Amino acid sequence: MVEEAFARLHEALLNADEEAAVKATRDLLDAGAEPQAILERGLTEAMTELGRRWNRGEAFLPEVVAAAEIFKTCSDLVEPALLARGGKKAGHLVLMGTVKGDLHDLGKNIVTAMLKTAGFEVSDLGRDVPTERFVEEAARLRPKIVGLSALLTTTMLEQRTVIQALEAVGLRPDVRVMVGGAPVTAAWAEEIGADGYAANAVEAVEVALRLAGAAAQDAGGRKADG
Ligand code: B1M
Repeated sequence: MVEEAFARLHEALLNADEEAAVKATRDLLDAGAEPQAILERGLTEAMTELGRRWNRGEAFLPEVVAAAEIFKTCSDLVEPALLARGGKKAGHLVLMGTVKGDLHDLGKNIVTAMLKTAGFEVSDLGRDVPTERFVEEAARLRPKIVGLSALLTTTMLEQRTVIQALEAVGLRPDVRVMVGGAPVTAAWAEEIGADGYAANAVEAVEVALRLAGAAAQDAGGRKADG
């Protein structure tokens, strides 16, 4: 039953069939499927396959736009179940956003939901976020981590711009920067001086926990020094 519903969800997203996708999502939740699996294995895999078809000229922009809307509707249905699985609060704030010029936010939203499940507080600035906004909000909220998502090879350059801007105003020593998004790699993260890179939402939680731990240690060290 669960496998069959996963297959239906996959097909429904590829066919941009909202009714069938919502039904398959509800069936999976009712059958007790892991919310995280519905997001990653169900929705994300289907969207990635749609991207491949788009590349091969077998799918067109309107289908991708429609599928993205359905993706959002279905992930909104899953999110309460995901959050209900959340454990104790990690107590750390993450400032999250998709960088300037980039309208892709489905992956960023999943990462945000997973971080909340892991107990992080997340301030989500949305998509197409100007560098200045990241800097202003980092200065105001003093997050442990700034998360930068980018899905285009052109906009991933903005991740470096944000890091440089945080440096320019002296905030860089106090925040850890995590980067992600389909074209982003560990090598790119290293090149631009990010502190962490995650390929998917599960990894993002692992990396954020590691970075938050390191940030707490640094703060302790500075207190002891000062
Ligand atoms: Co766009 N698009 N798109 N698109 N789109 C891509 C990215 C593309 C690869 C498709 C292709 O090859 N043809 C291509 C980029 C090529 C390139 O840069 N080299 C592309 C293009 C070209 C464009 C437009 C320029 C098309 C046009 O207008 N001609 C345009 C650009 C608009 C803009 O941003 N300015 C555009 C528009 C759109 C839509 C609006 C139609 C829609 C986005 C809707 C939305 O997000 N609300 C869309 C979509 C859906 C896609 C594809 C098909 C799917 C992306 C997606 O949502 N995947 C995509 C193809 C692909 O990626 N293979 C494509 C599902 C999502 C859950 O995965 O975002 O990878 P993802 O997130 C993952 C990980 O990357 C990671 O965890 C997530 C969960 O596992 N992750 C992080 C993400 N952020 C993270 C942050 C972290 C850590 C991990 O820490 C901070």
